[in-house]
Amino acid sequence: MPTHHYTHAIVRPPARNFAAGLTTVDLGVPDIDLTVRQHSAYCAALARAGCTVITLPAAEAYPDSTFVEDTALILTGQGAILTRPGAPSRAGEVAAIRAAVARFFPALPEILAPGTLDAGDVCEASSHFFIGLSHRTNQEGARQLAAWLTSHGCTAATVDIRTIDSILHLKSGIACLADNRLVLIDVLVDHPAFTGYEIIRVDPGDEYAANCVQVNEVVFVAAGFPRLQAALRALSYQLEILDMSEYRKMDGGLSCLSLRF
Ligand code: CIR
Repeated sequence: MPTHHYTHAIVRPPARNFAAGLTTVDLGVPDIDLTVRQHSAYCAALARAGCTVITLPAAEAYPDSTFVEDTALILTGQGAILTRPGAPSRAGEVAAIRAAVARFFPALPEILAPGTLDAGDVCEASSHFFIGLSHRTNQEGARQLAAWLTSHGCTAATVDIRTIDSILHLKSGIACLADNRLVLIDVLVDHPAFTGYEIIRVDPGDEYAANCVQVNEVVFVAAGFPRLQAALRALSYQLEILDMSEYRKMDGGLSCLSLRF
């Protein structure tokens, strides 16, 4: 069973200067027209999964702004908090998303300096949250978020990923598909925070596929990873296979492209 029923998703199409964004990988320069087409396909999949898609205008001032997930954390049905992204070039994205989130969640606190937090580092597993300590999210940002989550009846644990070079954010290496079921990359499997969970292990070489996302009855999975697809189908999941080639070049995954609630 999905953990939530989402009715809405906020997205922002990539700007024409998408390729000027940040990246740690060397997979070539994204083709902006293909990037835009892949975004349209993603939005169509959100709509098929039952979401009303709220499309913000592309924002040329922020080449990474299509990765809206990093700017806010929405606690479905309860509230939302704005983040304070760890990359200086992304700081202005928070002001740019504020009105769209405040329309649904008017009481909108935010992570404050010296805290930094990218919501791509936050993985929700029912009322428990894993918060990645990364090169974007610091201890103080994690502490502020955990306090906010606790005030909403949730619990939180940190997972330090600063020595794991293969992932930018925690959620680059983990997805939660049900209260107790996690998709995990190998290097995270033995982390004590995940003890007791049912684990779907992502094969070495397929790490990018770990960032899958459940949207109501459907699981979005990046194209090109037949082993994870087969593992998920064997568990009776209905899949949406989406081509993410251009987003991968900029360290982006499926979850980053929307705020779902
Ligand atoms: C960045 O480096 O911030 C963007 N190029 C990619 C952000 C991806 N977001 C995410 O994983 N939540």
